[in-house]
Amino acid sequence: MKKEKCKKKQSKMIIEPDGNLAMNLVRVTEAAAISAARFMGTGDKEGGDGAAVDAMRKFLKTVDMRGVVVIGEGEKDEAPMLFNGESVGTGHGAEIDIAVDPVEGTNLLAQGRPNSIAVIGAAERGSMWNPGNSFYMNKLVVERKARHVIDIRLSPEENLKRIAEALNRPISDLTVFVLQKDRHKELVNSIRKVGARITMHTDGDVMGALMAAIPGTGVDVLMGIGGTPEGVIAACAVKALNGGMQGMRTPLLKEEINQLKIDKIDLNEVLTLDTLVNSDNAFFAATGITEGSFLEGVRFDNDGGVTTHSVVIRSKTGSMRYIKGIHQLEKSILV
Ligand code: VTB
Repeated sequence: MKKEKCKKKQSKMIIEPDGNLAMNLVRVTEAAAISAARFMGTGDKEGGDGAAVDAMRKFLKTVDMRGVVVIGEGEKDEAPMLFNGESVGTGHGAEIDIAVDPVEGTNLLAQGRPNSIAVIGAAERGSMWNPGNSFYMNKLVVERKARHVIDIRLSPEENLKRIAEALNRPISDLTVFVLQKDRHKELVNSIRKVGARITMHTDGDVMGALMAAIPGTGVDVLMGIGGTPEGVIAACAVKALNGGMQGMRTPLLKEEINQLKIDKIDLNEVLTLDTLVNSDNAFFAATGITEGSFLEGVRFDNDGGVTTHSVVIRSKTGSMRYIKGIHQLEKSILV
């Protein structure tokens, strides 16, 4: 009996990810951001993404974990690296689901616009939602104080009223992050109708979700349709921050609509935060590539120095760290 107990304890010790994981993952996002940053404004989306993928993979190899990429660069055939199902890490340590976006906002980077980031979410093995054939979802994200009042099945107007009440602020003080897309015309009208403020961004709703989940960033709510992979990555952050998030599959592409019909997927299913990441042991790390209002971008300094700004969040302890990294490229395994 005693032996049994001891065995159980031991295996638990091995399986549970520890605090170092998040701190190590930030090295991975820093490396990806530094490599991608050279492509700022070049118009070369693929170049920036490729450089970030290479760097991420190189650094992931040094992280003690038995990681599997659940949200990656796509299927094996089209993505040579960080493909869905790929094993990452040293092969020692905790079993982890990994969600990566080496460059979240490749357009932003290629055009030199603000808020592109390198980002990783991690959680216990088997806990991350696999979007399958679903590429787009509607998203609603708020900070912890408003997490119990949101209901994505209700109108944006009703949600904003509830959120304002929960935060004890007039609706006119709320700022909603919305992707600037034709599909959001109606959403924008609804938000304007109740008098909330809007901040529009062409891309990058992981950053929008992150800002919405952290009080005091200047963004109070994220609303609208974005990618499902980005939804899972954002969910790691929201989970770690104890914020609120709900989603709903909203297929936009013809093949996507057909396939979900064939798969008999219920489009009315509410994807709760627990559906998206079913673990209380979630981690999130992001590093700014281009300048942003929340994370500063990569700066190339004198004498080969590079400065990065990152955020690292861990759900178990609720800790959030802002990390300023000063790197000497000549000593890095990046070169
Ligand atoms: C979304 C959003 C991302 O791409 O996935 C968007 O979540 C895709 O929407 O942040 P469109 O296909 O309509 O552009 C991003 O903006 C990443 O660039």
